[in-house]
Amino acid sequence: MNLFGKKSSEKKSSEEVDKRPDGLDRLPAGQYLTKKWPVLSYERTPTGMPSDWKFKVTGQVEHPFELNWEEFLALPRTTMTSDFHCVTSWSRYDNTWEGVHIREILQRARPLPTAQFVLARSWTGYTTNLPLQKLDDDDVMIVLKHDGQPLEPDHGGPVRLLVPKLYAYKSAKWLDGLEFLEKDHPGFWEQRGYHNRGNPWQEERYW
Ligand SMILES: Nc1nc2c(c(=O)[nH]1)N[C@H]1C(S)=C(S)[C@@H](COP(=O)(O)O)O[C@H]1N2
Ligand SMILES: [Mo]
Repeated sequence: MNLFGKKSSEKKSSEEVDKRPDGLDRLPAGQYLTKKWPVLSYERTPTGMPSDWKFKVTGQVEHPFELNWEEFLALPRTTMTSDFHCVTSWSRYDNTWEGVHIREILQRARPLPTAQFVLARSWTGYTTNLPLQKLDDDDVMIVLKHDGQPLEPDHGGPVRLLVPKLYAYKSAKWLDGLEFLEKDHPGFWEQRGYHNRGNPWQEERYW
């Protein structure tokens, strides 16, 4: 027992974990923790997906493809827990996400060597860009559920991107496509002052 009545061997609760496996601080500099999940959208929450919604994989890939909603829902699912960091300074720990792992998409698409960047698109017109190398990561997925519930419309439901290691503006809500590009193409917020890379552990917030 230590002074706080805890055995030093006692397992820390998840919130007490303050380092990531790679040694970086779990809470990036300048962030504060919230238990609530704020909504941050430029556009008004759409009333539903377009009836002709398709998930479109285009650009520098060997195998461009489109999936309708039924086909998208038939893709293999995965569940992962990760933290979410907004550039406006709030972070929310331990979100459990269910959806389609990005590698399910990448395996089907087979990006060409010329594919260096990706532009994620929302059916609302929102876009966000990132290097393919940042998209092709173990914790990146296309999300359908959050903490066991279907993703709420305000949070991008029924389908959004999730890139936990970058500020959340890279996690496009109301997703309808990924375009693989040779050259970088700044997305919606990246053209309007948000940092092009958006790494929270480098505090790449604004330009
Ligand atoms: N389509 C769309 N996606 C978006 C945004 C947006 O305005 N439109 N905002 C981004 C920003 S800045 C953040 S912090 C997160 C917020 O996700 P949340 O509203 O589910 O918390 O969504 C990102 N994805
Ligand atoms: Mo954000």
